Amino acid sequence: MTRTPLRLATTTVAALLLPLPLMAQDLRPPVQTAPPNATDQTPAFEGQTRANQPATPTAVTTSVVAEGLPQLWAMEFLPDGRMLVTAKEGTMHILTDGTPGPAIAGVPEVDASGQGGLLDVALANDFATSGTIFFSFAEPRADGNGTALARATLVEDGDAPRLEDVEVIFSQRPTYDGNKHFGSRIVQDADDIIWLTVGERSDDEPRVQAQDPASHFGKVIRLNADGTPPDDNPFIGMEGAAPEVWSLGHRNAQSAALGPDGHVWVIEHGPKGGDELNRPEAGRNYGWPEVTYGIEYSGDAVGDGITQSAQTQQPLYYWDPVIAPSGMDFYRGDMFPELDGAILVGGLVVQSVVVLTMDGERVATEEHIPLNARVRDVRVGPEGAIYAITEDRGAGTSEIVRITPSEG
Ligand SMILES: [Ca+2]
Repeated sequence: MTRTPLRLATTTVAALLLPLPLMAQDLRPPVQTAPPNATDQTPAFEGQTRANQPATPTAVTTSVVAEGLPQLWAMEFLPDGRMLVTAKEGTMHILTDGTPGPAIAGVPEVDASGQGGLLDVALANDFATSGTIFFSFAEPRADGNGTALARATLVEDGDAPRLEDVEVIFSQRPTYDGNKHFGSRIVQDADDIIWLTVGERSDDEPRVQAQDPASHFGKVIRLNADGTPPDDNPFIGMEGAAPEVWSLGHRNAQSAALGPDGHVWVIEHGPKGGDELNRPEAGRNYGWPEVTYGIEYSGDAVGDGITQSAQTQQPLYYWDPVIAPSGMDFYRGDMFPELDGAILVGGLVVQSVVVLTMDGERVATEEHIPLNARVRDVRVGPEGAIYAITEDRGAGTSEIVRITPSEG
């Protein structure tokens, strides 16, 4: 790490007090400089929030590769480099060089009110041979709605692309009549297990069910590829618990990705000042709404204002103020070698791709790549560029932005 004489002069005293290597002095101050929303809370360990920025900013060039799209929620790269995208209003499209094809036939009806709609999409591990995809959506029901996960085959045989053998393999219960907090990111791990995040439906009455293992609200759900619960799920065979539940006490996770460690990592929308990163473990309780950082959007304390408990897991990292996380990927590729293994997160309110470099389970640095628009999803492309879906909710449109290293 090169250090300039000027910087050396300003850090000489601190440098003398610390052992080599002097990496910490090379880091820049945290991105966030505003006071926290929860003014009386302290992190459980050093580095749990407001990590320093890396010594050298990641220099990037951005270009819009698709525009005038309907408001998108998710994207996946197909093996041939085209993109499969979901539009919140209920359509799915294949993008070729940034141009969307016709709506793919066979998508079920969705409830697109509020935060609902057609949500995430994921390719099965064997997509190249099977054409199998998984997608999630707000499922309209006679007495309300709920997050549902479907499996289907994407067929392209000369005609317009279509879904065949569409089957809903998981439906969140109970049904609730609301339009918020559907969660809904899908990950398939190397053992073909499907992971799905499900929100706690936000309102006071349903949200407490995040603590109830019998309810799907506020959970990380773990399923076989046919939707059945795996035999080694933590609540299998337990009375008063749903067998699909992996972990509980989550608020609304709209970010999940498979880490280089083979484990699923999740980032959730917290209360005001309480977005958090977790690596959910079997049967563990992640606190919401009993134990959490942050405050209610009304300004009141959340419950008793407790941030730590022996019964609940601490987030690996949290944000106060929030970033409003949606979409997540782990960087791998040649374009940004210094970001190998870093977490990329879409930030809706910070209008940036948030980059976390990691030291094991600890966040080493946090950096923001500003895009000046709400970021809904993030993906690493096959060539190592970073792609982001941005959204304009007022116009109901999205763009896709490609992020590459800037020259020089
Ligand atoms: Ca938590």
